Parts: sequence; C-alpha cells; structure tokens
Amino acid sequence: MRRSLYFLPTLKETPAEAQIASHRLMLRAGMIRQSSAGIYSWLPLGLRVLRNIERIVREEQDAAGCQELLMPTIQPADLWRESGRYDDYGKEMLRIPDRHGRDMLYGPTHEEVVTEVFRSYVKSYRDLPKNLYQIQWKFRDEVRPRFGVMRGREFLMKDNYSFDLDIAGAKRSYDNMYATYLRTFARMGLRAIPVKADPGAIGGDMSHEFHILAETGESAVYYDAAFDGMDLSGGADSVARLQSLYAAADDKHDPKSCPVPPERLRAARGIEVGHIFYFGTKYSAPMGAAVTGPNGESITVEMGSYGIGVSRLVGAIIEAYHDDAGIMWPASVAPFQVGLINLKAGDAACDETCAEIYATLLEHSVDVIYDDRSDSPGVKFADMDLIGLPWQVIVGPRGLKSGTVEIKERRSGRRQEMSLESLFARLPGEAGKPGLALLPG
Ligand code: 5CA
Repeated sequence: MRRSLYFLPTLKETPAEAQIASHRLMLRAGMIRQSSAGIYSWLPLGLRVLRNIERIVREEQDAAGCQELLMPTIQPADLWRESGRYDDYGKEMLRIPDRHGRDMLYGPTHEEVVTEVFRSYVKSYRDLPKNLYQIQWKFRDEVRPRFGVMRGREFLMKDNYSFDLDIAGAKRSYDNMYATYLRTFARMGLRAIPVKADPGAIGGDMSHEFHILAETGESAVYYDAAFDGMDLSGGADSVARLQSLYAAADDKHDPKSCPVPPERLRAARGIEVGHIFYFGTKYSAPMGAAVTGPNGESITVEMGSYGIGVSRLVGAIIEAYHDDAGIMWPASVAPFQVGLINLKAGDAACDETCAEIYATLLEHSVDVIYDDRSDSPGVKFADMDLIGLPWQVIVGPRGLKSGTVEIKERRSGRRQEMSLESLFARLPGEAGKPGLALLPG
C-alpha cells in the first residue's frame, strides 16, 4: 500500500478525551473514529488489526473442534421471555420495537438464539457433543462506556456455546476452551491469567475470566505468585495444574478466606479479554433443549458459553505493547509487517530503490506500507513509529551512495545498514507472516 493513497488520518496532537494510552494511540494512529459514545467506525488500519485478531481466534476455535455459524444481531424478545432473562437484563439491553409493535432487541449475547437453533435440530445423544461459535457484533448500553474500544457499547465478540450429555462432558468442553483461550492469547503475544469469577448475568456454577495485567485495567485481580513462573501458553502446564492455583477477580476474592499466605499473594489490575462459563441446564431446561438418551429417555443438555472480546483485544494489546513514540505491534496482529520510508521522494535513486524494494516485498507476500510522500524525514519517522509496524526499511540518498539501506526493528530500536541483496536474502520464500526477521537474532 502506498501511503500517499492510503486512508490513514494520523494525528500529531493527543486527543483530550482519551484517558489511557491505547485509546490515545488508536485515535492518533487513525485506527478508529468515534461515531457516538462507545460506538466506533473502524478505519482501514484499525480494521486490519481487528481482522488479524479474528483470524487467530478463528483458527484456534476451528483447531479445538468448534464450528462457526453466524447468528443475527437483532433478536426477538420472545426468546428471552422463554429463558426468563428479558426482564432481568435491565437497561443494558437495547430494546427496539419493529413496525408491527413486536419487541426486538440488539443482542448483548446469544445463549437464547443458539439454544433455539440447537433444540430445533439436535434430537439424539449420538449427535453430542457440539460446540458452535460465531464472531459477531454485540450491543450493551453500558452506563459508562470508556477507554475507547475497551468498554464500548457496540463491540465485537467471539462467542461459543457447548452442548454435552452430562456434567463430565461439559467439564471436558470447559477445560478444552480454557486451554484454547491460553493458546489464543499467547499467539497475540499476551500472557492471560485465568481467574475464578462470578458468573453474573450469564449465570451458572463455574466461571473463569482471562486477564491481561496492565495498570490501566478496570478490574482488580488477586493471584498466587506461582503464576508468574507458569507457562500460560496452553502448553506445558496443564489445565488441572493451573486451575489448582488460587486466582480470583475482586468479586470472588475475600481476604479472610483466601488460602494463599499474604507474602505469596499478588494484587494487580487486569483487562478482561475473555470469560468462560459452565451453567448446566440454566437455558436448556426452560427452553426445552433435550435429546433422546440410549434408553429412549429425555436428557436435558448441559451447556457452557465462552466469550472473547475481539475488539477489546486491540486496545489490550496496545496497552501491553507501546512506548512514548507509539504502538509496537506483535507481528501476529500487526496491520502491515514492514514500513518502507523514502527519505527523499523525487530523488531518482531513492524512488527507484524504493520501487524495487516495494515490488520485491509484495512478490514475497510481505504486507508493506510504502511512505512515498514528500513530507520531511521527521514527519515520516514519527508517523511510522506511531503506527508501530514491526520493521522499518529506510531509504535515503546518503546510504544509497554506499549501496545500503537501513533496517530498524520497532520493538528493540535496533538498526543496521545493509545492501539490497542482504535484505532480499532475508525475505521468506512464501507468505511472510508472521515470522519475518530482517535483522539477525
Ligand atoms: N455469553 C457470555 C460468553 S459468550 C458473555 O457474554 N460473556 S461476557 O459478558 O463476559 O463477555 C465476553 C467478553 O466480551 C468479555 O470477557 C470482554 O472481553 C468482552 N466485553 C464485554 N463487554 C464489553 C464491552 N462493553 N466492550 C468491549 N468488550 C466487552
């Protein structure tokens, strides 16, 4: 993508309304535009990151045996009357009458809709277990939308729903998602601590929230210091081992009954990026989601639901990866892998070399944004640091005299001059995502 043609409205000034780094940086980097309180347009650069996060979430859901479907954003109130939640949900639910005076609502979550789909088709124990997911927009009329996409009113969620024959099966489904979530967040460069949580409006018996530790987090979390040395990438340390350690959100934590001695207890702020629930027959019983068992008996299915805040993750990743100059994207979610900077647009040698690098990167399927504008080097450096692509390739007249360009790694700030041949030798043979390494070790 040529920067001169790209819709990327970066801002020099810090917007006054933004209180935390990720919100400020998303506005400054031209990723989002507020439409009304807690409701945003995703501009091209922001959308690329959102789509990358979605892709990782989707790949991990598919690998875990879940199947994707897509349910409507607008739901009939009658389904929520069946589950008994229509009146309970309160003012967070956006209620909309249609032209016939029927009560509709913009879905804050989809337990009712998915249970209706399931009960209409699945009739036998032989068809279990099932796990269905979607990545869909939700609306919650939050009292205090804030921090940009972190607490929005309209937000993108991955939600899935498990259906099992018995409690043991439901626990397997739950643990499968617990491990899947650890893997999903690790692929985005995040360490997410699973803490025991209160199921709240979703209801149920067992629930964990996944928190990214950050000072700007909205929740207080308490956890055993042993977590600090654990493998939280869904690998070596088993679900059973992790679940045996103490970790609780503030609504579950009671200093008086906490089993961890004070010197081993850590208190921190966290951003909740995922939440999983086991709630048994809370929806299946009132809504009649049952299958026929091996002896012809009717068995009400055991359910769980599992959410990931896809749009919230964009902000959470920035909270974890930024410095004074801007964002520092992990390669797996970065909107582009390389920023190519032409320090002297209009200079024949610079233009020619940049054109060659740009074409070669594209040939190797490396996502690149080429700053071909005639602005000053200072403006281009600041802009490129702000949007935070993992690699910068800087082309200027001075380097070209000795046949070199400069490579900069955004995260470490490491720089090195190299010839075009060495640069091209470092490009991957095929699709360059995500492991591009333009500098040695
Ligand atoms: N039905 C369940 C699981 S599918 C559910 O709705 N869970 S939830 O309420 O905990 O939401 C799941 C995730 O969505 C949260 O962990 C959080 O990461 C994200 N989320 C919730 N509310 C918002 C919001 N207002 N803005 C951005 N993300 C949100």
